[in-house]
Formats: sequence, C-alpha cells, structure tokens
Amino acid sequence: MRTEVQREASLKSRDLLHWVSKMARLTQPDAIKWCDGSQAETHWLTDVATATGELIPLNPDKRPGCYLHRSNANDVARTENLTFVCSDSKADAGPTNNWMPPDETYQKLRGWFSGSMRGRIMYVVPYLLGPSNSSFAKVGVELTDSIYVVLNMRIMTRMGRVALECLGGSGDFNRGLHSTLDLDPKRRLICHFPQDNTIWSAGSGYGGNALLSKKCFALRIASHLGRQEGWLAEHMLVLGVESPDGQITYIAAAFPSACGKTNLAMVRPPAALAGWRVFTVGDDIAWMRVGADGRLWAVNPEAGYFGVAPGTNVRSNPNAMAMVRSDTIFTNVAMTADQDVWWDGMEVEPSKRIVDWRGQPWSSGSDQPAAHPNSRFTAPMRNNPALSPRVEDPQGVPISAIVFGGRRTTTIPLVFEAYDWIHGVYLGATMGSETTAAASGEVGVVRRDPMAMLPFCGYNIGDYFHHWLGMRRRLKHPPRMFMVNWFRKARDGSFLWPGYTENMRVLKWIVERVSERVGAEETPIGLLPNPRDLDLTGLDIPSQQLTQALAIKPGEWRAELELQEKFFKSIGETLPTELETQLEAVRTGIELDGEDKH
Ligand code: OXD
Ligand code: MN
Repeated sequence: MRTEVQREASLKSRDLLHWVSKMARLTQPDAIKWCDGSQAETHWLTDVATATGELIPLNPDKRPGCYLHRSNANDVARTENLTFVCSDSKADAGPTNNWMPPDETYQKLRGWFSGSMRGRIMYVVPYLLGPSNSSFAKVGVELTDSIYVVLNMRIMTRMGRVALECLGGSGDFNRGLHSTLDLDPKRRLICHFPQDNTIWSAGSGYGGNALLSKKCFALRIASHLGRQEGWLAEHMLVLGVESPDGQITYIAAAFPSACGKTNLAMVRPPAALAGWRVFTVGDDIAWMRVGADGRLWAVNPEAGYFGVAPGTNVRSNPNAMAMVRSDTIFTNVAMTADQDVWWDGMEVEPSKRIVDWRGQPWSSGSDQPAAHPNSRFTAPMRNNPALSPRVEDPQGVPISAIVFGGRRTTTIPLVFEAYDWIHGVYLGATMGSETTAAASGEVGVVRRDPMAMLPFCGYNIGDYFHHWLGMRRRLKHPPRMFMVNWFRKARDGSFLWPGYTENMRVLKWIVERVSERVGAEETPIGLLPNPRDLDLTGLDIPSQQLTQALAIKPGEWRAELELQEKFFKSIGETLPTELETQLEAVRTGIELDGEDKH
C-alpha cells in the first residue's frame, strides 16, 4: 500500500515528496506511512490504536464501529494563548492574533521537532477540503505522529488517494507538520505561516490544535487565501430550509464555538411546522465565493462533524443522536459498564457503574461532570439523516441569508435584520459572546467575537472587515443579513426563548423575509419582526415573554455601544470608517428612542 501511493506521489508532485523527506530528516521517524484513505487502512490503524490503548472499542451492538479516546487531562481544548499567526510583519497579524516573527519561530520549533518522531511512525495524510472537481477545493497534507489524528482526519476530510489525485503534479498544497511531542504544555505551540501556506503544531493532540485541516487550514490559512483570491472562509454552518412549497433557501450562520452551531445545522423542525424541513450542508465552516450569477455560493470544506457531546440528546438534536450511533470516535466522554457512551445532558439515566472521562468511577451525586464539558464526537457527515443532497455539489449552494449570533444573556433581541450589507458587516463585526469550554480560559465572560472569527481570522481583523465590505462590490444579489440570540435571559435567570428545535421558527421568519412574504419594524438597531409574524403555532410562550425576548433596552444598548466602541478603538487604524459611522447611527437612534420601556 505504502509503495503504491508513494510511487503515485513521486510520479506527480515532486514538491510533496521533497517536503516529506525534508520533514522526515528533521523529525526522524522510525517509519513513514502514506495514507490512502482505504477501508483496509482504517482497519489496520484502528487495530493498532486499540492495541496501544489510544482507542477503546465500544459495544459493537450498541455503537458499531465506534471508539472512545481519552486525551491527556492537560489537553482538552483549543489553546488560543499558544496559537500564533507568524506573518512577515506583526501588523499583518493585527491586534487580535498572537504574533511571532516567522524565522525565529521556525528556528524554535525546529529545535522541538528535531528527532521528535524517533520511535514513532510519521503518517503522511493527504486531504482535500471541499468537494472534488470543485473550484473551491484545496489540498492539504498533514504529517503527524498521532494515529488518533489520522483516524479523525479520515472522518473530517476527504482523505487519501482522492487528495493526491486532485493535487497531481502541483506543489500547491498546505504543508502541515504535527507532533504531539510529550504533551507538555510548556512545549505546546500552534503556529501558522500564511506566507508559506504552512502550519506547524507541537505538543497537543486536541482536535482544533491537531487536526490541521480544521481551524488551522480551513479557517486561519484559508481566510488569508480568501482575502488574496477574493472569497471568504468563515466559521459558519450552512443549511437549507425547505418550505412547504418545496422551495429551498440556503442560510449561512456564524456562532462562536459551543453555541449550538451543530444543533442548528441539523435542526429537526417542530411537528407544528408541518411541511418545513432542514438539510445540513455544513456544521462549522463555510467557504463562500461570488458566482457568475452575482450570488454568493458556499461549500462545506469538511466531510465530518467534530461536535460538542454534553447537552446533545434526542430532544436537542435527534439527528446527531442518530448520527453518532455508528462509525464515530468519541473523545473524553464517560463510559457505561456495557461499553456505551454517556454524557451530562444526554437525558438518559446514567447506569450504575459509569467511568468518567478520565476513566475514574463516577456517580450521579458527584459534583464533577462525567464527561468533560468540551468532550466531542467525530462523526462522518454521511451518517447525518438530514444531510443535504447538495453537499458534494462542486458549485456549492447559493446563500440567501447570513446570520450572526452570540451567547448573550442581555441586550441582543431574539432576531433582527440588517438594513443593508454594510450594516450587516457592522453587526457581524461587533458580535459579542460569553466564552465557553471550547477554548481553555475563563468561561462565561462576554468578549467581542467578530463574525465568530476572533480565534480563527488568519490576518489583521481590520483588513478582514475591509475584505467583507469589499465583497459587496462583487455581489449583484447580496444575501440578507441577520443577528440572532437564543440565550437571552429573564431577571430570574430563565431563558426567554426555548431554543433548540424551536429556533426553526426564527429560521422560518428569516426565509419569509428573504422571499418578502413578511414585513418588519424599523428600529435603531435594525429590522425587528412584528410578533404576529413569528409562527408560534403549538408553542406555549406567554406574549410578555416574547416581548422581552425582542425588547430593545436603551440602558443596555448604551453599555453595549461603549463596549463596541472600545473594541473598535483596539483595532486601530485598519478599522474601516464605515463601521464607526454605523455605530454612531445606532447610538443616535437609541438616544432619540428614549428610556427603557420594560
Ligand atoms: C470547534 C470550535 O471545534 O469552534 O468547532 O472550537
Ligand atoms: Mn467551530
């Protein structure tokens, strides 16, 4: 198998062979294994990983083809403080990225990588992002010493032979080097070199740090490529909403990590909304280009979902529960005595004998969660019962609406629409959200997370806003833009909106705005729904509660605008003036509108 693929690569991409040899000379693995993505190879890798304990087989009757992986307890989330964009100048990385000079960084990491794969195998993992035969598609190759990474990449990307075929003789591929080293946080760094289309990641086996296709290539490096080539790489789900007349409207939506993107991407509409259906194109990342028709077209570069497990259950996401029944790798969830998985918020009684994510006995009285709050499932998209038939379409799908949403306890109404593209970019640029367990650090603090890209934009955020504004010139038919907030709370701490499947009602309003079937109320912050236009059939929600969910409270907005302004100031001179003008317009509107009414 190895020689066959190697021959194929050597016949075609000499750059690839040359680079692999160079990295092998640096890291000195005992062997090099070229991955072809075949079933036979997966069986072999899975057997090896099971023998070493990296994977624990789960109950074959309950979870056929499923495995549990327990990571090192110090390596359970993305480490933004250890993630660097090493562009030529600090200004190119901008104020929101950590930066180190590229030469110095290469030198430091060369020291760490030197001999790091001694006694280990170097896996060569070629992968394709985007459907094959698509002008969106891009090739990456990850060299890694982690078999867990290889098996995840096989689910998350189109991996193996297909990527080599697409690469052909070209040297145009992302060069990813990854070694877990000894998992010592002191020797952990995730470094991006946009000018070289290169990523070097050391000292972590955690998904977002180690599956280089995902955040590192498909977002940080791709956002840089998108700016150069005139397209957008975004932290967005893409879904199609089918209305009872059979019309499908495609929506792209940006939410920060662990804010329910996967749940929304796979949402099953409530029974009361008869005839409405949702199809998932992607749950995390969208690559979007302007088509010949002047519309925005999107593909999902990935082939699987790396979703947060806790809180997933048959009510919150029945499609995900069906999806993870087979061929799934679970990371840091709890395990029952009969080798099934369990996590907090699964809404299934925990069995008596359960071991937690560390492998320690756990009981339901414990004050510690059984599964790590950022425990994950890695599942192939083909398992998703709601998968869009357009997911392999080389053209992608046409986007009619872009949605931005954060996790906000106050201030932001359930849904409102932007007046135009510039206003929409302003809404995305000023998005705030409370932090979650997806990244290490304090949880629950509001931070600005523009377009949900704060940790993922691979260049200067001010230039990124310019790029977004500039996309308007290319778009003959720009999508409408919206902001949503499922997380607003009443004074007693209860959620004002039921969320999950009921979010479909908000999607329905968005679709009806796109097709101009409903009007909206002009307010200082944007176009708000008339409550009668939100379809609440079969939903028991007091009208006062809905009013609260939609309320604009000037006191809260004054505080919000101060924070937005502070964020804008921190960006410095690259901030587009158009965005400051938008902010001032909202401020004036809020002042004219008067005091809190509720
Ligand atoms: C993810 C994240 O894993 O955003 O998708 O952290
Ligand atoms: Mn994400």
